[in-house]
Amino acid sequence: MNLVMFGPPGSGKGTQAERIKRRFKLEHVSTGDLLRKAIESKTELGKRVEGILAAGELVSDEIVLELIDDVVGRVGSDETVAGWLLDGFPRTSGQAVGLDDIVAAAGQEIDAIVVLDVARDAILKRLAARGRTDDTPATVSNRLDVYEELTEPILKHYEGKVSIHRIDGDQQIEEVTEAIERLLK
Ligand code: B4P
Repeated sequence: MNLVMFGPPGSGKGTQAERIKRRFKLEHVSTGDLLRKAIESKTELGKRVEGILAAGELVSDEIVLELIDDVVGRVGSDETVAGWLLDGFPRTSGQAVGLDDIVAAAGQEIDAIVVLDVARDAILKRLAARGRTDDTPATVSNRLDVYEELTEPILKHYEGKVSIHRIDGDQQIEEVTEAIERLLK
């Protein structure tokens, strides 16, 4: 089973992906985590993207597509996992089109998209409490604007092609997990 976890910054994509991957034996791929690791390890890639994450902007489609291409190919040939769970990707129409090509070339498909719905006010409160370096009020506000402008519209790309499931992400973490599990069973 191949899944995409979709939703605004701070909606709980990473939190839920950690839980769902264990339940369904999926390889969890978070482009945000991969980029943060590159920054921590001070790789060439990390140096290129550090300022972009700090500002709450998106890194280029080319960079993230390369990261995803590696993973989808590897997971397809790994019999110990049942599929992949993409978290925080795709985020632009270019990434969605690129993902279509990667998935088709690997002879795979996206089985479902899970959208976590959380209102802007609730997200601002959550991320103020978390305190990651890109969780300052100005950066969070920019990340939410970028989501509304570039990411939310790409759901249209999938309408009629992939099952899209909307979940209320403004519930207790366990309740959100149970709602996702129910729809995937
Ligand atoms: P991400 O790492 O994807 O970060 P996110 O959107 O903030 O996180 P998420 O929705 O996973 O929230 P989480 O579970 O952590 O992206 C970071 C940056 O990387 C982007 O701004 C961008 O610059 C770059 N990037 C990543 N992917 C990219 C791409 N494809 N293209 C270009 N650039 C890309 O939860 C947030 C908080 O809420 C946590 O503290 C959690 O404990 C709490 N929480 C979770 N669920 C809750 C619940 N139900 N109730 C209360 N609190 C909850």
